[in-house]
Amino acid sequence: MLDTHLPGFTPWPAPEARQYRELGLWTGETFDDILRARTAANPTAIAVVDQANRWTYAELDARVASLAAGLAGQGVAARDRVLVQLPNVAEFVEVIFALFRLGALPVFCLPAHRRGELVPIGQASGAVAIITCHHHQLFDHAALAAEVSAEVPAITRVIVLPDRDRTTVPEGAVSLDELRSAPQEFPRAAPSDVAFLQLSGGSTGMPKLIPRTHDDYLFSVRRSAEICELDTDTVYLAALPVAHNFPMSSPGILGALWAGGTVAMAADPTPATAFAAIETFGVTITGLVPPLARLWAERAEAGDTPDLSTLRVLLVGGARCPDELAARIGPALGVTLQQVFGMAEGLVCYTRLDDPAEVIVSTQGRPMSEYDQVAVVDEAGEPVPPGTDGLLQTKGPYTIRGYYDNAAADERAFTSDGWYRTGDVVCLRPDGNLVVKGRQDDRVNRGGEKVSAEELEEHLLAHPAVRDAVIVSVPDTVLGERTCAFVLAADPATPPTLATVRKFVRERGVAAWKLPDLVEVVDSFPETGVGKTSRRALRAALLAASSHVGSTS
Ligand code: OOB
Repeated sequence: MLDTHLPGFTPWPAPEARQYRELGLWTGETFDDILRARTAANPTAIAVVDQANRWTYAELDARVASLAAGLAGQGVAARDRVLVQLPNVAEFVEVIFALFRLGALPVFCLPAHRRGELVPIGQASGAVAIITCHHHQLFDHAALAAEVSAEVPAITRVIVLPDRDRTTVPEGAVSLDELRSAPQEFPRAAPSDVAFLQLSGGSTGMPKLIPRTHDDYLFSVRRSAEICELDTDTVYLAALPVAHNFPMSSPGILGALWAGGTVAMAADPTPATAFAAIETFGVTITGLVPPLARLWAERAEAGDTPDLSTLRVLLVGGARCPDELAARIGPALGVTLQQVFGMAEGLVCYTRLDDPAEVIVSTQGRPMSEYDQVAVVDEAGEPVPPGTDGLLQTKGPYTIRGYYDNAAADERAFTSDGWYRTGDVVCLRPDGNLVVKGRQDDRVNRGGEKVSAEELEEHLLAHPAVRDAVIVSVPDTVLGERTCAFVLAADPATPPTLATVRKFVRERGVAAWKLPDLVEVVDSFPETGVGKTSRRALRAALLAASSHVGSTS
């Protein structure tokens, strides 16, 4: 067993680590231990299902054993980082547990990520391999992986899950199906060491990678499973992209496996696909971002849906769920709504299943652990009076103390005594529940998908017709927020249009959700008292002029 930590990881201070261990919050187990234990306890229970596969725990464990050996045969070793870009398929579970068994670290990428995200993630993580699929939603991920590996010299292996209707993968790539080999034993990973790297929502060009340990993440998974009342009868549907922290662990696929239940994969989260999956797999619980929850509620209210009667709990989070929508969800879908306010850096808050209706509808819940510390402070870091809005800071047994190998980001995001500055504006109610009011920074929350204003501005500034650009969020009834680009034209006679700007940014290789929704060409930017561009004034101008919003498209 390796007894030091991954270089670039900031461990919890020794006294806190000791306390978390003594209290039994950190149990000293690894993800691999959990899979082996659940397999031993109930080998014939169904662990994972998707459209094409149905694996028992024993089958999953056997696949994990042979894939781990296959990956080792490719030279992937303990502590190596491996980019994983897979859609919601059973093999996702197999791949990440094979990496855990080897002691290698998955770096969780989303299917929507493109060259502009994967290259910096590959560089910052020091990854040695990519595991991806061949095609997903008509996009050639194998070609993307080849491009990324060409640009990031350390990435020397491209491992591809073949399409379901083929056996081959492109030249230069290794087929995941052909890797599997005779199981072998690997040294057990250290529970206190990093298990994987997650991505921070709204990362800029220099991605912020989040190192999570077996100890800390398993604690959050276990508490989530308890709070969401999971057991061996649980069937959790991964409807959102499964690599995201919410469907991964709140309570997510890992919660379902922790409880000895079943993970079901939905190819996409639309009502058509997901409702059919709920009926086919007997899904009991799932999680959605608010815009999708609205779509599901509307579809269910319209009637004539598949049988959804097995579904008992719907978690909604990732972005603020409007109270009006929260009140509709339970009656429309015949479920208990559970609001979840979390972040990949750690802290996750839930409303409890037996909370009064008012709490479930109007708050984003309270921390999952009594050992989570939360503080609501002003800009100077001083506590605000109870019941007033302020900035949320947190620390605790599963909130990181630093990003992976990124001192500059740590300087901004953590206080000197280890509190994580979430950037969220919240109100802490006397009953301990939090209400999320907004963000301090310029991150746009587009229905749970985060857009960094700074990152998008940089892309726009590269456009020859753009002299300057400022991104602001604008309220939107469907997504909660949308992205508006205010631009100064390089030549007022030929201002950039929405269509040309979107196409330009897309071709720079970024995820589709980051493209601006609106472009407003203006003559100048309003300034704040200190000469900075005032996003607030731009937002107000946009709202005042909302009758002609979009006219530049
Ligand atoms: C989840 O994780 P991330 O890392 O993509 O984004 C975290 C940020 C939070 O800081 C907050 O700004 C926003 O997303 N957020 C919410 C929210 N849940 C997340 N804002 C308002 N209301 C909510 N319910 O998004 C995430 C991670 C684990 C579980 C659930 C969501």
